[in-house]
Amino acid sequence: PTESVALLKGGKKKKMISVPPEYLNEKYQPFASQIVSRFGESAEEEVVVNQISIPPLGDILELKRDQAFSLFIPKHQRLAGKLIDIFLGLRTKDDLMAVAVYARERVNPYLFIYAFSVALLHREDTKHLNIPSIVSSFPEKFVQNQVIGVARQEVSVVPENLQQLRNPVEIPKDYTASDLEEEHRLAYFREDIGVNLHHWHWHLVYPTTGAPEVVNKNRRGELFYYMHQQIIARYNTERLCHKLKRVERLIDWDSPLKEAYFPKLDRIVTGRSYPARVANQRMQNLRREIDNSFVDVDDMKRWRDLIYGAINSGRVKDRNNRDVELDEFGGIDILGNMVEATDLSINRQLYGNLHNMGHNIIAFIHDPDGRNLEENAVLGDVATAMRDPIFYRWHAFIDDLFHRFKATLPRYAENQLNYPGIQVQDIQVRTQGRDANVLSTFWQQSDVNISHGLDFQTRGNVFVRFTHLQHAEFEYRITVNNGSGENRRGTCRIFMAPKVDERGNPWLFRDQKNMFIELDKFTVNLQQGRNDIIRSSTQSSVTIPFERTYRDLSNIADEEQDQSSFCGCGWPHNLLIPIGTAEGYACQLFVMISNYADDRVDQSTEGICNDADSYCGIKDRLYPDRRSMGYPFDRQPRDGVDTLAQFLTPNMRVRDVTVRFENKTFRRTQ
Ligand code: CUO
Repeated sequence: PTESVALLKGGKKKKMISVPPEYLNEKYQPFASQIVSRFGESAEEEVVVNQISIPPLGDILELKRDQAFSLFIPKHQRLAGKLIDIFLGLRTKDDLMAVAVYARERVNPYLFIYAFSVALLHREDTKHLNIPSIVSSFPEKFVQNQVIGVARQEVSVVPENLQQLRNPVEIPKDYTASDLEEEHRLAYFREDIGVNLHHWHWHLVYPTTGAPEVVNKNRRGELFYYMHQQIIARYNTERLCHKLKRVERLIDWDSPLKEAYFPKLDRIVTGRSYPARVANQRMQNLRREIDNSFVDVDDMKRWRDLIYGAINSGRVKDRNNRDVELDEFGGIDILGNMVEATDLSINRQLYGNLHNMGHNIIAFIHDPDGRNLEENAVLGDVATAMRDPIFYRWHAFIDDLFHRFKATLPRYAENQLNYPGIQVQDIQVRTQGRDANVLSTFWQQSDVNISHGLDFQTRGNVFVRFTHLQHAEFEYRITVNNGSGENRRGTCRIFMAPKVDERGNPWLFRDQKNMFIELDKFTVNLQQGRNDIIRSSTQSSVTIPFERTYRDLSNIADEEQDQSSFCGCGWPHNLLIPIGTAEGYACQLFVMISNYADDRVDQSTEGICNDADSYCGIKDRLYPDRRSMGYPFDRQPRDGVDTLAQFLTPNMRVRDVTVRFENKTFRRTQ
């Protein structure tokens, strides 16, 4: 029972939760009083859960506690939507706690934590609460199975009053494969805990199914496109650093998939391992009665072709068979929701469920009809999907659909790119102790507390130590001349891309534009004449700091938690910069100052977490940039432009930078 409290509050104090006996799982009810007193022994505070009449959970209970939950399976999405609705519909926070405690004892734990987290993020009276990081509640989704075993041992052997003597359990750097597997070169990216946390959070903030206030968010379909497009651009850049070519779209659905993946993760709740995928498996029709999941590969092909048709014609058919135009600004949003597919799909009957079912077919490739009673592989779970190389092949296919659509849109004319009178005169990147325009990357070891997830919350902390990519913090120094004759505002957009392609050839703009990764975006006030803009890499609008990605609430006082309201969606800061190479990897840093009059969105964002809005938007607000996401790289270039140099207008500038990787490991100093 203590965990329910931890889930709601975290905090330093040990709390006992007093629960009406009938809320406990039926099998524990006869011993209710002993259970409560056991946890009561060391409690410093008591939280009383009200006895109210609990709304029926109905078919939510059809997903058994020991089954794997997947946000890509329509039935599971529907059940999650129902539970979210129940949580959102409760009148008070106390009622919410009562139903949550009751449900937690009965509902599938993964389903519960997902639905409860979504509800906490969306209820007026709980929005300010911090939710503990899922890596501390479900470490098994992020941390190798052996490590969890050793952590348990550490906790059992070293008593709580000596917990400072517990050794952090080290996760070896290369545990999922050896260098014989080419794709393993990218494991540090795919298996980065922060990357997977970001992806989990993104899908938590943008659910596909449920009440309109949960699903129907400003430009969510477009953000689905943009956030995942950026993942592919980032992954491709990392690949090029390792002399691998860009990821190939998964377009041949009949031939064997050459990628294998062996996750080495266990599902504690189901008591099974996440299934592996050997090389050369074939996509097959899904016929899983247990999840009510039925889809043929041919269905997928039909949906794909209808979507291609819609892109080519520039219009889609809505549910009433009426034509709806995919226009210049709203079209991508319609397409995003349709392809993903969410409740907002303009016509799910016709365009189907392409992206989610792709995840499912591949996640069940080892047992497509369920005859072996196997569960989904990592690709079927948003908290683990990014670990598998096939994720990037599937999403490269999805991404290509969006690029095809974007290629049909009017190209930006010079006057849609330029900001008359504004000239970017110089860009410098400065890292302390390094040459100008050199970015520096290395390995870093950090610790994260996983104690909540091992069911020994009452027995103190235990840390795992993992190694991840990191970069030296740096500054952008940008010189801008404002010759417009008056003070101006602009949006400074910073992107970076590899300078040359896999063969070492200079890019054509039409290819390089898809490689640009966003590094930062912010508003600038420009005085007349010269302006020197200095911006720290830590301020990036793309990332959240390490402390937030891995927030551990167990050592934070309750009052502080309530004040420092923050959310966990945001690219992990340690992966802002791609790995580079030992000899120095050549990239191009791109800076543009666009006209704020065309970017601005009038709204107040005070007091809300809004520092990672590029990929995550702002909670309950409009996306804070009026331009199409990805601007100015989201369209084909105007006539006569073949290269980045030709694309530039005076308010843009490019600087060659080098990313140098130092193969050393540093320990994070807290
Ligand atoms: Cu985020 Cu396919 O949508 O994983």
